Amino acid sequence: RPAVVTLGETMALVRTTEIGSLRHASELRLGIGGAESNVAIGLARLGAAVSWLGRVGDDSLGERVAREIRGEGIEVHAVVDADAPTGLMVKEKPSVSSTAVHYYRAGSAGSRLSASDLPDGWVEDAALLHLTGITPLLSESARDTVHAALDQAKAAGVTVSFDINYRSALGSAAVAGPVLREIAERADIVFGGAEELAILYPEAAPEESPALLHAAGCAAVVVKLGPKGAAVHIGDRVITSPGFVIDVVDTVGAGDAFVAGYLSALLDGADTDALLRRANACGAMACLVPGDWEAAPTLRELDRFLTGDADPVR
Ligand code: KDG
Repeated sequence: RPAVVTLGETMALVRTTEIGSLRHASELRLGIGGAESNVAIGLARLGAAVSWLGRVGDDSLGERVAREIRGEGIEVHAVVDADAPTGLMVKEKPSVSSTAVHYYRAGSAGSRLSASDLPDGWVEDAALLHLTGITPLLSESARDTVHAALDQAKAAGVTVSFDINYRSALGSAAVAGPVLREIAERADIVFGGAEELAILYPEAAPEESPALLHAAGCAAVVVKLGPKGAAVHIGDRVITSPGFVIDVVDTVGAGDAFVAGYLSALLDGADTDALLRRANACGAMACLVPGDWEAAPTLRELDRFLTGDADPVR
């Protein structure tokens, strides 16, 4: 039985293999990516039993999405939608230090997620439901699905984690803010960068967001600080943990790996310092490789990273 359930859109992902504009790229690599499945994979690699749910098109890319996630040992509920294609994400590296992402996902199968796609008991039987702010901005039916899953989790006492994951391509801050806030206020754990947290309460000073979320009933607010590490606000307490010094290749997916690290340590019953340390390490490790989730560590890889053991394995 899965300990963690998560739902959202996973797209086919093509990325250039050279530095420079897509305009001149001659080669593309094919893979998959989606914030929630990235977290699911990160958790599965660290030993958690995970289930992912989403819609895919009746096409080869949809088969690729389902097969790839399943191949990571995750239980997959891929609802095949014959009326829309699997969404696509294109990644290029215009310069050594930058990455640009382009979406071809409007009207995609993944965006047509429906509350009727939720299997009976799927949420209720889990320990944790993980959601992101991407799904509710895909469509009205996807938003309804998020709230239906939340209702089920709340009724059954399932812990809810929510990564704000604001994507400006899916809606302006003015439109997205209230949508994301409504979900964040129903979650037990909220993850976000300082700017994302500020979007929830545009009328308040940015640093007040954690306290406002606490007042709404959210127990823990985890602020991702990128290379600077992270801070978690629990009531009046703020616990911080520094980031790791690394040579960054690609930051896309780092936030998802961070969340996976945090949640896996939480499921393992670790203390707050250990949660943040594992989260920061997983986030850092995800930046070492171009893919969105490929560098998510196993427990053994994580241990090697944390003990700083750089000697080659023989
Ligand atoms: O968090 C990484 C994601 O951005 C990526 O894998 C794709 O879900 C995605 C999105 O919508 O941006």
